Amino acid sequence: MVSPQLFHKVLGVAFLLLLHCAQGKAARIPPLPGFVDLPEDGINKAYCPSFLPLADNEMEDITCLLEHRISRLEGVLHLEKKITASGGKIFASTGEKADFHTILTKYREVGGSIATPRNPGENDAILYFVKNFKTYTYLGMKESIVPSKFHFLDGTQLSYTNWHLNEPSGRGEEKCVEMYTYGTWNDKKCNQNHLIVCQF
Ligand code: MMA
Ligand code: CA
Repeated sequence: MVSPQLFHKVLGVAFLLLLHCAQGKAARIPPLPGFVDLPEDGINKAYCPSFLPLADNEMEDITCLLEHRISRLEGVLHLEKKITASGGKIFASTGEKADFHTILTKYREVGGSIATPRNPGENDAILYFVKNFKTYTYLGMKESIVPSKFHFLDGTQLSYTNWHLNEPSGRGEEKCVEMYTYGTWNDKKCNQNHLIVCQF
């Protein structure tokens, strides 16, 4: 036997679904407070010129609209020198500083990870912040139990390196890796107050 409470809940959900289907469109995404609202149909036609008023295209239109909103946010953050991109990665820094282990916990809080350059383009993207804030940063790599042999934090071998001349030189005494304002790398103790650069 279905209880009267459950029956009412089912009825409520069915009614909502019916309303939604009758309208034939997905719920509109409201803008953040203080942001300009979009036209009633939710489509910015200037940005999404391929817009056709067909129900079939609804997902494409919503995707286009969301891409537009995201690219505007990225534009603002880039203008403020808070983010930069390389390949598919976004690198970010607020200019805050911390030692290596504090940095690692900071990234977890925001769903990112420590900046880890895997090619010259990514190295340049990280260097952008090192130069802007005139502060060295730690990279997502550590010395292995074999002195002078470094690996990514997931344990995999370094596939790209950019060591400064005569580095690494710590021979087991410098377990972290910092980036100089030249973009080159130095093995260093992990207790320095360095720039936090995050990757997403
Ligand atoms: C410091 C320290 C080392 C680095 C050398 C380079 C004296 O030690 O930063 O990690 O290799 O300078 O001269
Ligand atoms: Ca060194």
